[in-house]
Amino acid sequence: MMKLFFAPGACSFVPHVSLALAGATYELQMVKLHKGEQGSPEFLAINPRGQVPVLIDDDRVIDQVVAVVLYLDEQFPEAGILPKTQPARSRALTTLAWMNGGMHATFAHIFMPHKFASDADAKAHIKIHNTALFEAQLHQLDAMCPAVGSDQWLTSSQPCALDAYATTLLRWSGLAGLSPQAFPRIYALANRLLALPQLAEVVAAERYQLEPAPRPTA
Ligand SMILES: N[C@@H](CCC(=O)N[C@@H](CS)C(=O)NCC(=O)O)C(=O)O
Repeated sequence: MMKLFFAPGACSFVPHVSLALAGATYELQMVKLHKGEQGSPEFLAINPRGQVPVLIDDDRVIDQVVAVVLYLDEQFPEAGILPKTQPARSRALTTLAWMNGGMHATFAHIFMPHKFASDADAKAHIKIHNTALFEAQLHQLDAMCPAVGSDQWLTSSQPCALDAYATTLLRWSGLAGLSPQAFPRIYALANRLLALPQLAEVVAAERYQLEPAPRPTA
């Protein structure tokens, strides 16, 4: 049985949703990032990069969102994890690569500035600069999504891995101090995705919430 190492709300949501869309039988192993479990000797023995997601299938150990999504798409060709035919497939892979190498990387600078600088002023600057960049990228992504009220998804009439990544990036906007509702098309798409009956177990396992809990006012 396939096993997915995931962290609630992290980018591992993308393969997690892909597995569920495929109707796959899989096992989950939670990695508590806030407790630093990704740096434990046990986890580093599985993924020396110290990050989720990791998918294990027999003797295959696959990390990196793009590699895991491509693997699942290959294993479950009927699931629509990525579009099958051109030019839709190339367009989807372009967007997936941009979400992962562009937007995701921008967010890493906001959420983990200590990975990019040690000086306090430099870290503060990195955070501010990348928050503005992330906001601009979210507007770009918003423009790529179907209009509010549409029943279409990012690549077709079927939800796919890209819709899960868009949802993840939107959730992170809240962690970056932006309002998820400022990106109405992604917001509508993400809410539709999270309401899909075939994703109910994923949403429950991740305790998925699109918006951060409101801060106490007093
Ligand atoms: N390029 C990697 C990025 C993975 C990544 O950023 N994972 C995050 C969660 S979204 C993580 O495990 N962070 C913990 C850390 O870096 O210490 C991929 O595509 O899988």
